[in-house]
Amino acid sequence: MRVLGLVVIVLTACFPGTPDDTTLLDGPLDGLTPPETAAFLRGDAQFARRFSVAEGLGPTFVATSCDTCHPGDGRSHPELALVRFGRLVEGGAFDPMTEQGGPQLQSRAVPGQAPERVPEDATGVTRFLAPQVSGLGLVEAVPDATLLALADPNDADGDGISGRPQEIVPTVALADMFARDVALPTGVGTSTPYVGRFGRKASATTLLHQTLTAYVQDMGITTPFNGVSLLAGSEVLDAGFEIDAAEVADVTVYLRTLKAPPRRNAGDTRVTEGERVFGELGCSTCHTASMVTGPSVIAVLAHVTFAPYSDFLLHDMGPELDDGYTEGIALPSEWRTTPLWGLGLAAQSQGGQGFYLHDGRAHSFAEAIGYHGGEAAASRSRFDALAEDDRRALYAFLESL
Ligand code: HEC
Ligand code: HEC
Ligand SMILES: [Ca+2]
Ligand SMILES: [Ca+2]
Ligand SMILES: [Ca+2]
Repeated sequence: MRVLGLVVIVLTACFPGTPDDTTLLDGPLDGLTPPETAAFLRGDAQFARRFSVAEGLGPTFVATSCDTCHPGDGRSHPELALVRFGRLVEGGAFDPMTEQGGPQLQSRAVPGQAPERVPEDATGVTRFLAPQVSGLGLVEAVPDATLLALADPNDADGDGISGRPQEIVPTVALADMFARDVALPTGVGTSTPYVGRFGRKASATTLLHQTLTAYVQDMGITTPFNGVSLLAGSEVLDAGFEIDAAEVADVTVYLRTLKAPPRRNAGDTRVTEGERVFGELGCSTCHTASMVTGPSVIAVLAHVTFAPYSDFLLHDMGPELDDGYTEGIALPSEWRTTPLWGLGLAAQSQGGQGFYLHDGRAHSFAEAIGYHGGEAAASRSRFDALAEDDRRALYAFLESL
């Protein structure tokens, strides 16, 4: 179905009034080998696959397919947000309430089973909008060392910004998962901590890690690597899984080889003006414009410069964005810098209206910037003082991403 849809869109792309390549997030990177293209197409179908109860859906779940929440590989509408919860305990530690079904709420269940409810004593309840999934193979192929070099945990350079990595200690289960991966990204598989880079709290290290968590937590589909926790890695199953390792590998290759979100109007004078303003306000200190990948077994991912507009580090965004919920080493007020590529295409997969920030609480770029506190407060003050012309240029730039 999806593959057919893509072909139709490609065939009609040259006629007026139909979507062209620059408005689509779906589609492979240029230059894939024939086997990579074949895996991409198989993975595309898996990504759209709707699981039935007979195929193993549940017993509790949130949605029945990956693309319910990532329509057209884009972001979700707030109505489809994932709910996660937990409790702050004495001394400031965070309890993900695993005994009561935490941290993720499965709000639906197959017939005869009870869906979960948020426990009454949860103190932190948050809602995560699904991000777009295109371009992530490039992100995965960035060496850990690149992200560690951008971190400034003690703000040694005194600019008020102190991004830090979500370092994930390599458990035996995680190491085992990576050992079975089809394309070990650089920096993974060594004895050093892995730098998490996927998810709002950067708690997943690789696309395989993220995919396994999605299958088991979002759809109740077990895999040979039965991801049991959002952070702690996975338990390995010898039997009783509902999709096999080859199907998981296809989805992972699909995610790895989705093209980067396309730019629009990048050469317009107003857009280039806006990019200058973006730099002057200090936005690019966190929303890093340019990154370079390391080696990769997928040749087109190796040593590529790309523009995600993120440093993939955790930043303290102040009380404005503190939901009392967290994962790993992140404080409740710390979030991974959202990559801004694809920002101008957000509304199209969200029903015509853009919803920004982790829970979609902002309905415009200005509102999203308005919630930037903590390390980003100085940047926000400079934005507040902008002349109208510069402000319009900044919006044109953000819209072009
Ligand atoms: C119920 C909705 C839902 C379903 C179903 C779902 N996702 Fe997601 N996805 C999300 C949310 C929400 C996040 C952000 C998670 C987080 O921040 O920890 C996410 C994050 C991701 C990311 C990381 C994106 C980034 O920028 O960090 C990838 C990759 C991904 N999902 C792939 C998948 C795949 C593959 C499937 C199917 C196996 C799937 N998702 C099913 C909601 C969903
Ligand atoms: C200290 C680091 C930092 C600085 C400086 C910063 N941001 Fe952000 N930005 C973030 C983080 C972290 C998020 C995610 C917050 C969340 O989702 O709760 C974010 C989210 C956003 C979003 C929402 C993206 C989406 O897809 O939902 C926009 C838009 C944005 N920033 C634009 C800007 C602009 C414009 C500036 C400069 C005025 C700026 N940011 C400065 C860290 C920063
Ligand atoms: Ca199941
Ligand atoms: Ca649960
Ligand atoms: Ca600094």
